[in-house]
Amino acid sequence: MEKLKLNAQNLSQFTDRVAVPKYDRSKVKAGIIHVGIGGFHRAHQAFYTDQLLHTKGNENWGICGVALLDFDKKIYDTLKEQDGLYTLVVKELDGSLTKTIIGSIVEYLFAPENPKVVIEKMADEAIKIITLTITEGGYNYNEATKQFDFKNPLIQHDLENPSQPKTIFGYLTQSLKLRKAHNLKGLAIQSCDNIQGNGHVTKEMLLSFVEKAEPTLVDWIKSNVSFPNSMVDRITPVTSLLDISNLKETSRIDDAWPVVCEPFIQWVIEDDFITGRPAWEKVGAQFVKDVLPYEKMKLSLLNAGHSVLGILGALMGYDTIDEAVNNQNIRIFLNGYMDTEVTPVLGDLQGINLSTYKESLIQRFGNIYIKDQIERICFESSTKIPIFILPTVKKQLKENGSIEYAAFVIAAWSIYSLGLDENGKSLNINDAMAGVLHNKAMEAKDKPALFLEIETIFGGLKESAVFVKAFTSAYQNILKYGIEKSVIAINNNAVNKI
Ligand code: CS2
Repeated sequence: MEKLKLNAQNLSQFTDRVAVPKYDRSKVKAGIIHVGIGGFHRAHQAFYTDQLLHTKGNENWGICGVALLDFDKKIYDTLKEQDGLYTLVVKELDGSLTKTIIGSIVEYLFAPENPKVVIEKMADEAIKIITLTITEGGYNYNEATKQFDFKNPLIQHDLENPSQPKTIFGYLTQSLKLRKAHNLKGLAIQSCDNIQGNGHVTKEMLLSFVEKAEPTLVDWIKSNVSFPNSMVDRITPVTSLLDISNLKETSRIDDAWPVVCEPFIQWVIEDDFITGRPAWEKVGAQFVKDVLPYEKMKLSLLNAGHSVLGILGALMGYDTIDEAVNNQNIRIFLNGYMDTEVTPVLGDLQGINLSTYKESLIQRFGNIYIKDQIERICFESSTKIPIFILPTVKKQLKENGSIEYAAFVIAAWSIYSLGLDENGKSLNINDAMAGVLHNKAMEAKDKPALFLEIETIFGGLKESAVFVKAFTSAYQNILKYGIEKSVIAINNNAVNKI
């Protein structure tokens, strides 16, 4: 088999190597703009959409991928070079690989190069939906105060230079203004990020910005734009060099940036698309009236579970999530956290068997083939912990429930923020707040509770004597006995609720 570069011209030659798009890509037009064409989007929404394009009548639901940040230049260049094509490699639980070339991204734009083109494309009548994966931090709000952060210099830039925006808020505002000026219909803006009420948050944050930037647009947005909430799920590790070379070796596909992921996939969406939507339900997505319970379940079990494994695992010197969860003591700890602290706050989740869901999470985390990087999980923890873990803590404190496990994880995070694992190896901390975290972690060495003074993360948590006590004792134990012994102690004490 000859090794070939992945692009439209060579596509037909891959047919007997892997699954390829069987629809005519030249007939597919973009009806969706997706902002943030990283691995997750390409393993999830672009995959669902590719499956749907195999059914006739969906030609107008192709995706135009927008790379918003300078940092995204590499993925933009790759997609451009490969005519939007890439290989999705699903790493099955038995170690086998299912490979599919995905064709749903039919256009791609690099915003920093030409903001005007992106604004005009977003205002194009053919575009009915703008979907977003801009990370939790991209929404520019503070989970503790729920307020839009006008102090962000990029937001200031967008207010001062409306036609040359840098943030999603500037782009959306300018394009919606254009739609209104051209008397066009509105559209749906759908967040696909891990935030509780992601549609509501998107709407509130956008309106906060628009009230300052273009006050006369506020009412138009309220009546012409919808913001469906959605819960998205598929574990998508960072593609490694080995993944790239394996694909070359085994299938002779020269793909500069394939995407690797787990077999599990889920998408639960609120059916609120003001100018129509693809029938994603035909390819497995679920449309429901109220997505919030699903989001809450996923964020507080899967994503929080990841953070628990990531922080404890990093301190123990592990590199991947499967290593952490396959340590029996950590697994027992995680199960204890999920059962004792998260399950009580979830309330009634109609139609969902929570025990099965939790069991499936342990299995997914334990998939030894996906090698999900602890570094990926700990990336930007300061935007994740407030969304994934702290809402559970607040609810438990209100109900006088247990907070021991969560307090332990936050204490471990404080020690992690010092920058060394237990073996003295330095940790690569990628976090916009790394400096603040490190300084507070240093202060906390003498008085652990000082770590909880980072208000933008913890809000008023430091006022809770119960939490401070559990946090302080966990902190001291970890320093004295090491992480694993302290985990065992918590596991053994599990029955003693606060
Ligand atoms: C992870 C998520 O970034 C994280 O902390 O928990 O990326 C997770 O893998 C996805 O949400 C899975 O759907």
